[in-house]
Amino acid sequence: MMSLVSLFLVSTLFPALQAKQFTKCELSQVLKDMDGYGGITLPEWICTIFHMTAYDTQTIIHNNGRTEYGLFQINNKLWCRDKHIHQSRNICNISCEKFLDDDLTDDMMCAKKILNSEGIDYWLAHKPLCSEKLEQWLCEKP
Ligand SMILES: *[C@@H]1O[C@H](CO)[C@@H](O)[C@H](O)[C@H]1NC(C)=O
Ligand SMILES: [Ca+2]
Repeated sequence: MMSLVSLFLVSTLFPALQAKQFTKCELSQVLKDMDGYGGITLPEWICTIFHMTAYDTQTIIHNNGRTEYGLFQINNKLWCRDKHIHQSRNICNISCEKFLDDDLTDDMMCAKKILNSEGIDYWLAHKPLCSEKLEQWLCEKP
């Protein structure tokens, strides 16, 4: 009974935020439009996101005075707005919290803008960990 009550409270207090823990194959399916965009393949994305977030959409990392949100670790200095930085350029014109939910449409749009502007090196895990030997990051469909 107690747990039902707390569940009710949680869903009442945070109605908009549907966080999600993806699996490798679920995420591959959702991100398939990213495959090849800007020369980056899907397994490179899956690998990079795993190393940054373990596929948890609620990942928030404070780094060097910035805060980075969600699977693509989009920061509040240039790309989205939050309550911590008032002068954000907010290039993606969006609240950073939108990068913590289970709908990755807006995340992918903003990640493509970052890729166009800063290149894949925005995501520091990519070069050392995810630029070769990518077989394990493919989703083998049955
Ligand atoms: C930013 O988003 C708001 C809606 O959230 C929209 O009304 C506005 O036109 C957008 N601004 C730009 C520059 O796209
Ligand atoms: Ca989102």
